Amino acid sequence: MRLSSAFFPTLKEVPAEAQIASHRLMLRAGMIKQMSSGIYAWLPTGLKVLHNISNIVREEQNAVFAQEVLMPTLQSADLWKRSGRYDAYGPEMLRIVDRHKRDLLYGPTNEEMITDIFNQHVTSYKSLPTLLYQLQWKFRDEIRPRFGVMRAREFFMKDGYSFDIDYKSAVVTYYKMMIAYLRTFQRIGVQAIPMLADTGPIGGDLSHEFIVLAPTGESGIYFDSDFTQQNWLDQPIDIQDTNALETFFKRMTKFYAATEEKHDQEKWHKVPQNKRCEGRGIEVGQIFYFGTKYTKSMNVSVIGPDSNKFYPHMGSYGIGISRLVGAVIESSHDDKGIIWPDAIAPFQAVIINLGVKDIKCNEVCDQLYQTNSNSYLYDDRDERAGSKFNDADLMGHPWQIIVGPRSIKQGIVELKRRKSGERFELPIDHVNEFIQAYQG
Ligand code: 5CA
Repeated sequence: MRLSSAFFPTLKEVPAEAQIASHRLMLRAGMIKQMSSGIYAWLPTGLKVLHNISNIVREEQNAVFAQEVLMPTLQSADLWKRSGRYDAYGPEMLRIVDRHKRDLLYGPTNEEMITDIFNQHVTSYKSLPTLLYQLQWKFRDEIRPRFGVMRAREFFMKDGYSFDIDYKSAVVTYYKMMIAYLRTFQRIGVQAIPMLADTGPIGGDLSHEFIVLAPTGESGIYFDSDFTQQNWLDQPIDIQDTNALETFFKRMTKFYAATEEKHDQEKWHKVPQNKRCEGRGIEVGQIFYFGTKYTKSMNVSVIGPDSNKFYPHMGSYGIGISRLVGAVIESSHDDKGIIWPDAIAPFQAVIINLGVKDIKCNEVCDQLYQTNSNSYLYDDRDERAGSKFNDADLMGHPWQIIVGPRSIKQGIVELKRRKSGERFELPIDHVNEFIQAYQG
């Protein structure tokens, strides 16, 4: 993409309404635009990041044999009346009446709908476990939407749902999902700690929230600092091996980690004092086991091996994809702007042309750009160097390829790594190779 002809509406001014860094930077970098309270349009770079995160989430869900579906955003109220949640959910649910006076709602979550789909198609225990997920917009009429995409009213979520034969098999699915989540967050480039959590309106008695540490986070948290010293994924884990999954889960949950709702003073005081970390964090995902809560209330059963009907055990598994965009920025920025982790950056590099009137500079930039036009952004604008550098730092591209008339005479371009600020001087032909091979 050439910057001169592209739509990247960066702002010079700091927007007054934004209280936290990620919100400020998303507005300044032109990633989002607020359309009404808690409702955002996603502009080109914002959408690219949303897609990059979505792709990683998909790959890791598919790797644990979850299958993708897509359910509608609008749901019939009748479904929710069957589970009893239509009245229980309260004013956060956006209720709509259609022209035939039928009650609808904009889905805040999809346990009822997926249970209904399951009911239409699955009749026997032989089809279990069933594990389905979707990436879809949700709406919760939050009383106080704030912090941009962090607490929005309309937001993008990965929601997954599982159906198992019994408790034992359902917790194995829960463990699998725990691994899928750890892998997902690691690939995205953010540290998210699973913490024992309250289940809220989803229900059930086993739940973990995945928390990104950040002083601006809305969740109060308590954890043993040793948790963060482990490299949990350094050994490959066979997700088909139930014993390995169980051992992993036990090893992990030995370390104290809980949100304030589940905080237990007695257990906390068993953690050595110098290892007790108290603080705040952003909840980027949550997983639940809630047994037969929905299958029972909606009377959804299947035939078991003994020919008797039983209610399958369920879990649900959410990742706040749009919230993650903010959470990544919250944990990866400096006073100049965003620092994108390579895996989700909207562009891998920006080519900064410092001599747009110099034939040789243009030639070199064109050559670099043409071989990477999908992953490189080309700043070909006739602007001051300072303003180009500022925009590059603000937008947070992992690499800046600086092409100036002087160095080009020696066949050299300069590379800057956004994260560390390191600079490298390289012959033009080595640039792409160097970026691809770089570790760090
Ligand atoms: N049905 C379950 C899991 S599929 C569920 O809805 N879980 S949840 O309520 O915990 O939401 C999943 C994730 O969505 C949360 O962990 C959070 O990251 C994100 N989320 C929830 N509310 C909002 C909101 N108002 N704005 C942005 N993200 C949100």
